[in-house]
Amino acid sequence: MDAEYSTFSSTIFGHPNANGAEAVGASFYQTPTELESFSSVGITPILFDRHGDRLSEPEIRHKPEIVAPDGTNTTFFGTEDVEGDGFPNFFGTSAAAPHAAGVAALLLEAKPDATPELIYQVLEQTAIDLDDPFTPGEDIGFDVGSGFGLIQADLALDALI
Ligand SMILES: [Ca+2]
Ligand SMILES: [Ca+2]
Ligand SMILES: [Ca+2]
Repeated sequence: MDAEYSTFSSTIFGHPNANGAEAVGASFYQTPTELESFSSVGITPILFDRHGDRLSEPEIRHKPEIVAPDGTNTTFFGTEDVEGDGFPNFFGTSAAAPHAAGVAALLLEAKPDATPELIYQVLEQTAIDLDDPFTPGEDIGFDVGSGFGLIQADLALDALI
């Protein structure tokens, strides 16, 4: 008997699915315009309010919002060394999110009074649109696999300042 199986369900829940959070998908840094097969999928519906009362209709949030690179070197973490340079490479949205956070930190350094909403907005509006490989055809614009696409630090900076 299978212990688990694919339900083709969304996989973004908890903090990344919160309003006010920016959920980050992953693409390998060597092929950054191709979404990782294991990147988290969005639009997990919100069924209850903060008091535990059922909403009159499910709330659907546009998640993930952006994609950032994964598979980069670390000094100690990861199981494979894809470049053979002696440093293990770390994969997953856990690896991608810190890259997006680093870009956000640089944007905040350039414009210290920018709100989180403004930082998210420029990252989303300047992202390179990607395809969700699990849907037929090219997904133009936002999609639940890659959100608004791969973030572009330089373009986001230009848009911010
Ligand atoms: Ca390496
Ligand atoms: Ca597609
Ligand atoms: Ca898209």
